[in-house]
Amino acid sequence: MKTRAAVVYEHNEPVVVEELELEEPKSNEVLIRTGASGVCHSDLSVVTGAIYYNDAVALGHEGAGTIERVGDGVTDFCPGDRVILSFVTYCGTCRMCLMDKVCLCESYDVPRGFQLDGTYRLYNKSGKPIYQMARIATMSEYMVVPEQNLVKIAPHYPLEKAALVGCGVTTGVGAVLNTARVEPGSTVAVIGAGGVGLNVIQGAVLARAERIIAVDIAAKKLDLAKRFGATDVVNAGASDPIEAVREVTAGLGVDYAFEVIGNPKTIVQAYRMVRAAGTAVIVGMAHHEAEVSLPAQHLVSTERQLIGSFYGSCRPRVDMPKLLSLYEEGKLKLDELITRHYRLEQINEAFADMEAGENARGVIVFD
Ligand code: CXF
Ligand code: ZN
Repeated sequence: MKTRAAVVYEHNEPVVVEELELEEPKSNEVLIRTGASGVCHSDLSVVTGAIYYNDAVALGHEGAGTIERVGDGVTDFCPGDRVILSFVTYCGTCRMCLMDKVCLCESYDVPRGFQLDGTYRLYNKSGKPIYQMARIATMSEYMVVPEQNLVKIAPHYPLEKAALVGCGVTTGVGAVLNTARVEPGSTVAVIGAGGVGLNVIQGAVLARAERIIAVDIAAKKLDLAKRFGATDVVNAGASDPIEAVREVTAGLGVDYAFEVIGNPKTIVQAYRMVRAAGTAVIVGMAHHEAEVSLPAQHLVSTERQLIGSFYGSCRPRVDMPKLLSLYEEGKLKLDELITRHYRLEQINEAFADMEAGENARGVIVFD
């Protein structure tokens, strides 16, 4: 069958929206009609090559849709089911899945985007095979994906809201609740108040943190941060963020600092903002070749902790339905995250808006 999709052929060139041939689902795969796809900074990182795929790739890893057809052996899903796409596959048998670290499943396959059997489902008009970002490629009208990437949701949730749970919400809230396990009364700094950073702020509210200090260089984002629950804001363009955060905590430093940009400079800032024995949590995806330099003796003598958080340490089928329940109870903001809707053809405009700091989240909607 045919599907229109957003494809990266060359780094730093406009993304090509074109019709591709999509193969039918094979064993344990599912065909999905996409309802919505969020536009995440990691999609842009694939365009720039900061997240590196070694060949042409169809974009998108934050989406939700409706099952159209299922392949042989699929027993847990039926046509008509609504699902969120997880950008990690739950193979269920590797060592990380058996350790309950599902988000670190050993089948994770960047910088490639094959299906689990090592073959492609997407081909362009010249017959060239096209990878699927994170094995899913949500910026496509239809997708064929492993059933192990699916999270079934109740049918009443709007797909454009559910889509956001596929990456940004789970990554941000999960970093606080699952990875760091922030305790009530904690002081928290969040560097970067974009689509994921706002969800770190929401996570800190849910964890009942006492102070939540948002740090950004864009006044617009700091205003949004306040709406999402930041108690204090620091414009890092106007003052030294380390000093400013220390000031809020009477010189001590925060219990937790979350870096949600993926920049070595701000990663070091996060480290320097935490108190002795505090924890810096790195959430932002840096360039795949970037390295960070830290004061090695200081790390030991102050017992600071530096930890990474990938996909909010989530177990997609456990955490994503819970996040939607919190939304339903009014305890998690999803509506307010969506700044603008786009058609698939507007993907390059969506990236330009993201780079200009215009959006909390842009969302591509399909018919
Ligand atoms: C990314 C990381 C690389 C693959 C897709 C998802 N993480 C979040 O945005
Ligand atoms: Zn993402």
